Amino acid sequence: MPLALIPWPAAVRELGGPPLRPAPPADPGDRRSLAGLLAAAAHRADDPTIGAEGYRLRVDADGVAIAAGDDAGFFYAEQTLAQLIDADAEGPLLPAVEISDAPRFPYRGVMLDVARHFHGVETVEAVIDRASALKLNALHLHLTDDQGWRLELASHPELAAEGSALSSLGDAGGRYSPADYRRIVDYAAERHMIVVPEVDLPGHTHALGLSHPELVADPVVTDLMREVHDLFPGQGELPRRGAPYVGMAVGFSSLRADAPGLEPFLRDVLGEIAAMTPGPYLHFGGDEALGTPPGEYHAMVSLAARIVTETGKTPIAWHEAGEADLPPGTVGQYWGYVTPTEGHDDSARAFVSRGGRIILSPANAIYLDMKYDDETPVGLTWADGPTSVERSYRWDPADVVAEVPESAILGIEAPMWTETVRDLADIDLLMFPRVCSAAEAGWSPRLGSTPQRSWEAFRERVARMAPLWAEAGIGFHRAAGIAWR
Ligand code: TNX
Repeated sequence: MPLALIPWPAAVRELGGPPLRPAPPADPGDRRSLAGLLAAAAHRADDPTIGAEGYRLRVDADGVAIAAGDDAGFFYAEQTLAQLIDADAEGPLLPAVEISDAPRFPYRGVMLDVARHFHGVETVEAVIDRASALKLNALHLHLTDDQGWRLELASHPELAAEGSALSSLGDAGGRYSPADYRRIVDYAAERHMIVVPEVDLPGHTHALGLSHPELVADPVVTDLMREVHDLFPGQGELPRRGAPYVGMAVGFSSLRADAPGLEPFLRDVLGEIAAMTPGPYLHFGGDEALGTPPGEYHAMVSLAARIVTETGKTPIAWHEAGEADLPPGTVGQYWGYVTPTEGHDDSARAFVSRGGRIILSPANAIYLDMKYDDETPVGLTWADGPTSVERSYRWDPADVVAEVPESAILGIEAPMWTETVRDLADIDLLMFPRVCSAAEAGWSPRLGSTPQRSWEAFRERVARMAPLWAEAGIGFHRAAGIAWR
């Protein structure tokens, strides 16, 4: 039986010798702490020839040896150890194995939308635990949207004070103080994850307009929005200037390019968030500005990207912004389908032609907020219907946007939008097991390049993660297609 490792490593050699039999931990159900003890007791060697985040791990009857070039590599070796722990009647055991591992892509992200539904620091920390154990290294926080502004800023305290009272569906809102944000950033850093903050503009700015009506245009309400509004209960009223919005419509709000004070406002906000964030990226949104006249849209995303660059951060934008005049090196986040439609791939390629890279978040594969099937109690279905675990797995980052060399792919990201997602139980249900597909797309060798990088092998490996998840209190979904036992 193949080892139950996720994401599958770059190279695995089973040695076939007797296993390592560590002394059982105080709590026999706790593999995480046993892995911690094993890693702490391991023979460790710094090896600068091993690339960023990579490691070599050898386990045999005598013990554990780890070599890595950086701290992240040692951390990832420990995550692998936790997955190697098995047990038989005599107690815990680890198979004799040699693993040589390194990520395929440098950026491996998960996004949490804390604007539609606010999620407190503990929930964010739980997401960081889950993601980092799968060797994901970026937490993208979608901090602002029509339904809420979730970060308190010293330069503009009115944004969160007036824009954070509610969540989608009329649920309670919330916001992070600067100390909360620092706690998240530190917790992530301890687990080798960066935080990528997003201020979504020029669309998705209705909550911003609650305290700054002078900066926003009137909501543009379409017939499609009226239809969607009638389909789902609990959405409150249609968007109305000056009133909080708790529905699920997108694309109706916009900043005004001609608003006096827009540029200094953006400098304050983006500058302050950049200063609070140690990671190299700042995301300025750019998606679904359906009510923004194209000329104004281009002017505003160009302005935002320029300001972000001046803060010293690398700007990231959703792929729509690719058509605008952006600083070279701006990163594009592609959210079209695995097989592109409507020219979404052209927008993504535009980032690459000006020397930027792209992050792949194909919506019909790794949008974690899609339902698995019609029975899933939470989630949406707009991305080509529900997304089974199999569909989340069967795609390769190199095959999505044609004519983009692999070196221009910064990585992948699995977004969790939260219009319907209220708490950690909802997050767990949608995330597990599909986040494993994203983790393999970002870390493991190309789909089909080894027998283990196949759906048939993956569905077995996922099933064998279940005990580890249960121990960690992860409310995973026993999704169809997985070889659960
Ligand atoms: C699209 S794709 C959005 C979000 C929604 C999400 C729901 C993209 C960049 N934006 O505003 O929350 O669909 O699945």
